[in-house]
Amino acid sequence: MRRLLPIIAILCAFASCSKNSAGKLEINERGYFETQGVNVLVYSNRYQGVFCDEKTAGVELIQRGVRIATGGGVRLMNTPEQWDIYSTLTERTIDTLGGVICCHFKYQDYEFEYDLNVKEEGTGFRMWVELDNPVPQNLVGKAGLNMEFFPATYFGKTYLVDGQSEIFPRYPSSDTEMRPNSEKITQFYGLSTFDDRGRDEFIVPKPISTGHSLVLAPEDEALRVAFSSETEINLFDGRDLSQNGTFVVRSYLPGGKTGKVLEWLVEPTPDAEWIREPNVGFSQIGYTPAQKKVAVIELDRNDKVAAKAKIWRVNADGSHTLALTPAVKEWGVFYDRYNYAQCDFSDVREPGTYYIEYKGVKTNPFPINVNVYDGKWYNTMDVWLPVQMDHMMVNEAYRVWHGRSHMDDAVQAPTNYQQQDGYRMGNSTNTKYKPYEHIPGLAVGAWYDAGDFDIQSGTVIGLTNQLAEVWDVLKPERDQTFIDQKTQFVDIHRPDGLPDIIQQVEHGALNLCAQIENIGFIAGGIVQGTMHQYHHLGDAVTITDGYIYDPSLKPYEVRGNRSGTLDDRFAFTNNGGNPMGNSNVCAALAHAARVLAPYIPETAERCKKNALKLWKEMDEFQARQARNPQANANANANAMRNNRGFGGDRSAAAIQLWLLTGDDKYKEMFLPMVMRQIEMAKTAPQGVEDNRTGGGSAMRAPRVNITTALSLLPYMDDDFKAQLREVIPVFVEDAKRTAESTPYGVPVAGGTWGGSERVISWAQNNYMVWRYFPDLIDPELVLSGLNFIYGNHPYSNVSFVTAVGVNTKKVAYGNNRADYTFIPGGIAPGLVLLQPDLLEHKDDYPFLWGENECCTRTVPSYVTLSIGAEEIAAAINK
Ligand SMILES: [Ca+2]
Ligand SMILES: [Ca+2]
Repeated sequence: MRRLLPIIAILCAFASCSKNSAGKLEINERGYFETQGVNVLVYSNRYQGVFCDEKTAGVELIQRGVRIATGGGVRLMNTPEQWDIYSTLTERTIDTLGGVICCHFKYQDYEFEYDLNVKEEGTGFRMWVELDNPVPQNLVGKAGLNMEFFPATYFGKTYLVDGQSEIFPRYPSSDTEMRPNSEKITQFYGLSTFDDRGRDEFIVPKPISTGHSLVLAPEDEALRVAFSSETEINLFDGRDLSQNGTFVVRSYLPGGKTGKVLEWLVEPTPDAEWIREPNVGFSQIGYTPAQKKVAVIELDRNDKVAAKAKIWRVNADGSHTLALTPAVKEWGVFYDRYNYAQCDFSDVREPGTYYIEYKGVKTNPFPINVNVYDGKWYNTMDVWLPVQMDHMMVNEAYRVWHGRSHMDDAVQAPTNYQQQDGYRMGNSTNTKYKPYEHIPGLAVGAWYDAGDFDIQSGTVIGLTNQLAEVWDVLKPERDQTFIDQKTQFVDIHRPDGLPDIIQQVEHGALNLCAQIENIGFIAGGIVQGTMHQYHHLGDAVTITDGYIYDPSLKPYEVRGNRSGTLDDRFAFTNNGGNPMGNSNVCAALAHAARVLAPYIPETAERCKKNALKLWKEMDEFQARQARNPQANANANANAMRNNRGFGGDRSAAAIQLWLLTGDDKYKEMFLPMVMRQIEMAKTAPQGVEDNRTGGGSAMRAPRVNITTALSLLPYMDDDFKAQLREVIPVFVEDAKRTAESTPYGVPVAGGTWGGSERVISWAQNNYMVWRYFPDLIDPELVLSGLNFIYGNHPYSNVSFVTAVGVNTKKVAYGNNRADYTFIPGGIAPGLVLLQPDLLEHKDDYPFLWGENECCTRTVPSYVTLSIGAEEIAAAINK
């Protein structure tokens, strides 16, 4: 038991990290069990508490460098869903010399406490549960020891149960039974993922196999894991309940017993000889002849760095010619787990098809050509973004991506209400609408964001503004999408005479205008009110019935265009108290008004009118504030307490209103702020970016922020340009230091959300500097960012932009993830840091949003960077 175990982890010396040859598991200095080819993590990763069970916590198995199992621990469901409760870890003791990790847990609501222990035994480990008090009566038959395996990893494999051979099901078709809701373990926040259609019941999956010995994939040593126990072991298929379910190995804890109540012997498959195959990172779109070409090779720390690699050219007749034998230079260890080396083959300039060979590993082919960067944003703007368009039917050739969704938008969210995605309402609606009353006019514009179907207004504001910025900077006139707002119909690969980016700006602006005109301000979100809608997969047209909610009708009763089913989305209007929160909305609408004016003048005029209205409200608010500071401080604090305001000072709005109207009163307001930013950049504290701690780290040195100044540059005088030019070297030094701090030459960050977005915005900023000051920055600082996104990165070398490159991602967390596929042109978040040292990007399990959820907000930066790379390639190949 916990109290009897001496806490000696902090007293004993850590074992050496050198690998033992016998394949015996030992606890390493990073606090997990390790032997060659196998790692066992015991709560190195914990449940974060925000999105509940993210399938990245508990006892986890990494075999041959790939995480194959997660969620090991005592759970109350046969097949835990994302919102099913888990216990709280209150203590973890790592006894390195004793070879045991002991964890103490508590299920607070059930007064149930237990110890979970993992102890090495030979090449495997024992995992057991100890109790001071018996399992509470209401949890007997529910509490059990679980370990979850990623399904697609085991597709096409067999398992043995008590010696009998079975096939892992590719698709779930096992049995379930219905139980009364009174027996259900309540999910987090009291939510229910199940739409029981009023029957007050829930589904319980039954096991697909039961025995005392279970061997997963006996035929494949990379996947073979054996379980044995005196207690019965069950295998469940969690996909009966939710598409992101797993294969769950599970034994029930017995009732009425204390002490060691359940034990498994778990035998993974180590291999003393195994060394991970080198991961040769390179750009899957290939290279333009004049650019730097550096492949980064990720190596097992037990691997010896080879002196040379080979670059082969593939000829028209199928023969291969050795083009170069470049040196391989060791870079060193990064994130502890792997060693890195760089192979510079920039001297290969002759156009053609090539591949890299390193120590017998041959990569897939890639082109070298002047045009490799051309049009790499087309999938994103032609397909991915149109598919995210809400309130539209989206067609592509013979396929309909989705119907006209959410035509019943929206009802006023009720007061004093909390929703699963963090939205909440206080005790006032802040509008003229009563709780659940229909708000007219909202079934227009906006985008899904992105794996789910809600309108996050902050995203709509940002995307509208940033797409308008792409237009300002680059004017991409590409027209390959038919967008008709009158009939709310989109047709992909069909020009209609209007630039697509302009039409997307309008799509955002239409929703913002509708909200201002009908609500009076922008709601924090227009989102699903119930959990079983929120986790919807498939066509968004079926999340709601499309009929406006009418409380005088019974549930599921329809009359005309109204129904008694409360499935309309909720408009969360808690943020209505503070006009200053509308500054960014004002900026987005003024920006949209300017770029739309030559193309869609009616919408432009609406945008301008609404932007000026918001500006006036801010003026009036500030005047009131000047008269009565205390009352307004209270109002401000109230607005701040409520989530999802769109704050920011007024300068962004002032800039856009100045550009829209030419009135210098706006310039007088924003110019001091921008000049201050430039002054601050001159004296910005210097320091190497700490890439080890991931996004949002307080340890990171302040960056040089000249984004606003750069975007203003084309409209300003020579004096402004001269002042900005002065700080460019400071910016460039900072970018170079960041590049040199990682083997990939970009800011690689490991957090719980992948770092692609950060790399893209870093490279995009470098591009903006190159655009206006090409003599002051090396354009490789732009291209290296794209090379990383396109495959020159850790874990694997797939392109993170779906369908762009030779070897690209097979799955993403889009709304078609149930089909293990993707929407073309999405930009995946990429690499997540599994504590303590695994940068992971799974491409056979789409449901890890931190790795696979392509978001709308990355689109403008990526498009800018992609078009920027076209320009750079043209310039350097001259
Ligand atoms: Ca078009
Ligand atoms: Ca409805």
